Amino acid sequence: SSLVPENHPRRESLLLRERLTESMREGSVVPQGLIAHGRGECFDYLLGERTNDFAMKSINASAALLLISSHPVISVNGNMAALTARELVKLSKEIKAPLEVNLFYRNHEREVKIERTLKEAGAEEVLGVGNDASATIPELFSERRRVSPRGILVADTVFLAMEDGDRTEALTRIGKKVIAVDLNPLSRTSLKASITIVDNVIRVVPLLIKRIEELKGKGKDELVQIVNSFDNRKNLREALQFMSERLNQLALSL
Ligand code: PTJ
Repeated sequence: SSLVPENHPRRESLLLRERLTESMREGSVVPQGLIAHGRGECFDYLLGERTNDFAMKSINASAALLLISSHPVISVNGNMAALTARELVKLSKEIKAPLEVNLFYRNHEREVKIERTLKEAGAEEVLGVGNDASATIPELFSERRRVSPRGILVADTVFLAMEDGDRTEALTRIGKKVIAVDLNPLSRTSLKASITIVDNVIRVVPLLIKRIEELKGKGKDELVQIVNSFDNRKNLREALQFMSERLNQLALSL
């Protein structure tokens, strides 16, 4: 039971912290994941804790890209599993994309715990656990280089969040499209991804599922057109300009 009062103005945010600390005690989230979350909270504050226009544009392009991909894969780390397992499973079913456990701080115990969380949330199969993570991404030295030969190794598009910049770079270098959810528009992941969604992964996944459902009936040409007209640099610029203007307005309102 939670010690957070029902009427606390920051209740939602505090409950998320509880969920993450609980997952850390249970062993699926690493302590570093709490630091990463705190950095995310700060950027979310600057965004007004809402999904802004530039994020909707990225979500739209991501939905189209996932629909035209022949082998999309959803990469899951400890924080993602703790925050949004149920929605990730729904996304996986919606686009028939496998879920693959991929960890920066990999160990077998964590792999199994995250697999269990995803299965409890309705997943039938989870890749990247134990011997399944038998392939490697060249030139990558963290434990994130280990991938499933049925998943990320053969994927054309990888959906990920709270990711390390090195791997995003390595994945794009070997020709994969990367859709990254990252609250920090200045992170290396944000700069290296094919499509960056500058928003909280908690808000993004349900919106992405909804957009995929809406675009499902569209022809391939139209979807390709949506993807091709998306400019990631321009979108990141909009995100930074939004933050800067918002801070300016807040300063003037004091
Ligand atoms: O579970 P593991 O072993 O794979 O480890 C996961 C962590 C998160 C510890 C690891 O990937 C890591 O150290 O990540 P970084 O380099 O701290 O990057 C995390 C990025 O995600 C930062 O830019 C944060 O701003 C951002 N972020 C944090 N929380 C959210 C987020 N982005 C979207 N939604 C969030 N809720």
